[in-house]
Amino acid sequence: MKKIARTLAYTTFLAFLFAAPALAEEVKAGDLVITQAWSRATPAGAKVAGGYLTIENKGAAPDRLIGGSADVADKVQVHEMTMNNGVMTMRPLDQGVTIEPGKAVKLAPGGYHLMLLDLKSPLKRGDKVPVTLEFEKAGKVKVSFDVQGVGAQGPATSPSSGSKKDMKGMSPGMKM
Ligand SMILES: [Cu+2]
Repeated sequence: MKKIARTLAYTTFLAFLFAAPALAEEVKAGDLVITQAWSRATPAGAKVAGGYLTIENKGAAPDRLIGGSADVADKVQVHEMTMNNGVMTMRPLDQGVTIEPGKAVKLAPGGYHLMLLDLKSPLKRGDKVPVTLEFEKAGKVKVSFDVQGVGAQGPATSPSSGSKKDMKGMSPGMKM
């Protein structure tokens, strides 16, 4: 039993670690709370970049992320990435992404994301890229994307857990 208890404690600790707010600040817009806005550095010549963030709806009515704009790109679209017969494809969501009341929607690699199209300059690690999100109800909301390294799979964690930053994938050294 002891072992189970320890495993549980460890799991809780890990959950806390991953739920801990990133360095990116929290942005409130009406009933929406936007956290962990981040992007990835782009190779020279790249024309597109992804944008990821978490949107929580604390209100009583649904809202929708319908698009956005940024100085660094010609267009900002809401995209969805899906697997089709083993091939990753993505498509723009004309209707955007709905955030139901009391729920949070995470835009992350492999799923929903923002797509910055026709980049005017490459995104560099450490940059903070201002992007204006557009919601159906909350309207325009300014956030800034923390640019992570090229292979990053998630937002930066707090400085105290810096050693976890370069971790690949989701198998955080489960040593028991
Ligand atoms: Cu896309």
